[in-house]
Amino acid sequence: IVKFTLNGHFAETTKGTTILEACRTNDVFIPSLCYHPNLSPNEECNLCLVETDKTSKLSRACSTAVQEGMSIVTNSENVLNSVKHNLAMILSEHPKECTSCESNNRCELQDLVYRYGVIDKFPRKQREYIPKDYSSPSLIRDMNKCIKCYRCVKACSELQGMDILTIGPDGIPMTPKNKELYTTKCINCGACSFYCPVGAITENSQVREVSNLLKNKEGKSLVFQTAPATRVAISEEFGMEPGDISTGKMVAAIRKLGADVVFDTNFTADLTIMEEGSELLDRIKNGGTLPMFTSCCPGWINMVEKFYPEFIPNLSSCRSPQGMMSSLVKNYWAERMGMKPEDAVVVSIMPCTAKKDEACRDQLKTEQGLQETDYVLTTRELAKLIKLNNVKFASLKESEYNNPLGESTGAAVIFGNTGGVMEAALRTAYEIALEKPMPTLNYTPVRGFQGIKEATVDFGGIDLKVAVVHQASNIHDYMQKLKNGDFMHHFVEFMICKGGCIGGGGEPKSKTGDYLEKRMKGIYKIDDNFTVRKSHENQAVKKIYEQFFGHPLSHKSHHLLHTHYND
Ligand code: HC1
Ligand code: SF4
Repeated sequence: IVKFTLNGHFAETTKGTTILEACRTNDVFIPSLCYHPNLSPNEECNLCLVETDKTSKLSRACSTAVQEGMSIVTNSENVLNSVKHNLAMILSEHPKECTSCESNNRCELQDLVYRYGVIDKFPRKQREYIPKDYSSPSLIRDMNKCIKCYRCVKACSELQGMDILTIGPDGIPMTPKNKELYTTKCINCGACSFYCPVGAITENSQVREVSNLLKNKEGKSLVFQTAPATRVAISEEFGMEPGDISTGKMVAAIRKLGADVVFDTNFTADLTIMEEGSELLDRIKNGGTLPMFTSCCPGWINMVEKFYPEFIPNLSSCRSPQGMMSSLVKNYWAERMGMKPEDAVVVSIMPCTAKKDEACRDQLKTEQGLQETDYVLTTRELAKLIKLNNVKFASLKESEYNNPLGESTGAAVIFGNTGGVMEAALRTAYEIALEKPMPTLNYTPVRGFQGIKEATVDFGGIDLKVAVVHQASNIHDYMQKLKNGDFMHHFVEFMICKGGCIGGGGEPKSKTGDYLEKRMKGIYKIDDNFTVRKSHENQAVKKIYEQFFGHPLSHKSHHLLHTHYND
């Protein structure tokens, strides 16, 4: 324990704590643009300045540890003037495009300038213009807006182990050989956009297109689908806590926006379990390629195709639940409604930027070459659309999904957490193979934040060995070890974001340190509250097999629910 004074008040902290962390736990505001609790300190922005009695100069709070007896002052004239001066310097290099910027209203620079009443007083410092990079369907890079905080570089290297972004000779983050992002080995995970405090890297937004379509439908039916992880995060955009369950309000908001139908991606998560579970049992029985890898995370698919193409045969051939839903809407539901496939426009609400990229895959187009998922909005974009339309989210009366593609189980919602696809698959595969339910539905060995989780399930005669890996850097580690022969699993779940989809690059940029834990709890709470918690007990799924597909892995399901990959 270290004792110190903070703006004249006594306080305590543990040894080694930085001044910045100590201030934040004591509710004393410290400005910063380059610091983020999930990344190593950068010492770039020079805003977290404080006075201490240990030196006559101002200290950076992010990289100075609290010392015993230290006196820290954060609000002196000297500190405030220095912060204002440094903010004005950053502003002098920053394009003044706030009103049209994707990050307007969620920009950390804008917030600080407002909070400190900074006047844009310095002459504009002209930087050489950098062409904007629109190459990726997932992300837009406008490095003219970069404030050189390097959070994107750290997110890409430290968190994701991808090293696509490095610091260029002019101090601006660059791609390898300055190539357009989409032509690099970038997997479109969006971690860089999630950590960018300004509008230099943002999701490639389709808010305008969807907004226009909602206003003028031109005879089309607008069919929305919502991913598992969106329902425990969107609340944060409307002043509620991470993990607060907003399923009904989200559906109601989408209806208020003018959607004709709201289906649940969770329905096709249940369908995925039926197809993927059957595929696994088939591979085990008939000597197919093992370990089998899950295929619902599009960043992971990009990673296999770009880094580990020799493992493409290991990927399950199942489309992701997003892909399955869009295929069903265009090829099954539209026909039943007497509509042409092109008149059922699918808008997918996802926590993920890579889902925008997935939607463009050639393999996921109709026979006429139409994209089956027409638009993908991230959770952040949906929140923006709701705000733009003045819908009062918090006071909305809850609404239900449309059926039949809106019915789901507890097994489907846990897809949003790391380990969830595995847990859901085990609940079903165990019962199908052994004709009795798993002893416990809450299969804890695959839950939690450990980077690589392993478990062995007694599958009556065979020990089924499974693993769950999340966060791209851990995936690289796993794949290296798999290549070295250190691992021997039957089935492995991969998600490129920490925590799984709840940590997706398109989720709200929460300010609390424990937002992932809270979202994870929210997801498990939804599962606990369901009476039906196994995918094979979803009545609407049973019906679609009886009336349309016949059985899992049937000819029809291969055609509409499975895919192949780019090698
Ligand atoms: Fe996911 Fe999935 S769980 S990939 O993490 O399999 O994005 O939420 O929608 O498709 O269902 C994301 C989440 C999502 C798919 C499902
Ligand atoms: Fe790196 Fe992911 Fe950003 Fe691509 S999307 S540059 S892999 S952080």
